[in-house]
Amino acid sequence: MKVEHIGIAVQNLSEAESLYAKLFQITPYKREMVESEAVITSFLKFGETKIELLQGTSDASAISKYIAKKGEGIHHIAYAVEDIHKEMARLKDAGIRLLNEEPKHGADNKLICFLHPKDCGGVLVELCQDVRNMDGL
Ligand code: CMX
Repeated sequence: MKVEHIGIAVQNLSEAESLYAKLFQITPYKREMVESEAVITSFLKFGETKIELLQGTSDASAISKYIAKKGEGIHHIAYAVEDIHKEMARLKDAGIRLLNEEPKHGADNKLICFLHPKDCGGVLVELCQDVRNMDGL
C-alpha cells in the first residue's frame, strides 16, 4: 500500500536521537522495546513518512550483527500490506524466501514478516500489517 517506514541500524539510540534532533529539529514520538527481535526502537515522523531507529540489545540481535559487519546505516524498508498472510503465501509461491514462516508481532502495533535480502535485490524487505485494522486481534 505504501512504504510504512525505513529502518536504520544505530549503535546508540540516544546519540542517534540527538543527531536527528540536530539535523531535523525532530523528537521521537515513541520508543519501544521488541524483545523477540532483541531491539529497542525509536520512531520519528516526517509528515506521512516514518523512520525507525534500531539499536540491538544483545550481540545476537540482527541489528548488532549488521552493524558489526557493515556499520551503521539503512537496514530495511518496510511496506504496508492489507493482508500479510495472503502476501506471504503469494511471495512464497513466487520463490521468495520468507525469514519467518508465520507473521511476528513487531514494533508499533504491526504484524511483520521479513524477506531475504538476496531475493529482493540486496534490500532487506519487511512486510507489515497494522494490527489495529484486523478483526479479532
Ligand atoms: N540488508 C541487505 N543485505 C543484508 C542485510 C540487510 N539488512 N543483512 C544481511 N544482509 C546480507 C549480508 O550482507 C549477506 O550477504 P553476503 O553473503 O553477500 O555478505 C547475506 O545477507 C547474509 O547475511 P549474513 O550476515 O550472513 O546473515 P545473518 O545471519 O546476519 O542474517 C538476515 C541476515 C537478513 C537473514 C537476518 O538479519 C534476518 O533474519 N533479519 C530479519 C529480522 C531482523 O532484521 N530484525 C531486526 C529488525 C526488527 C524490527 O524492525 O523490529
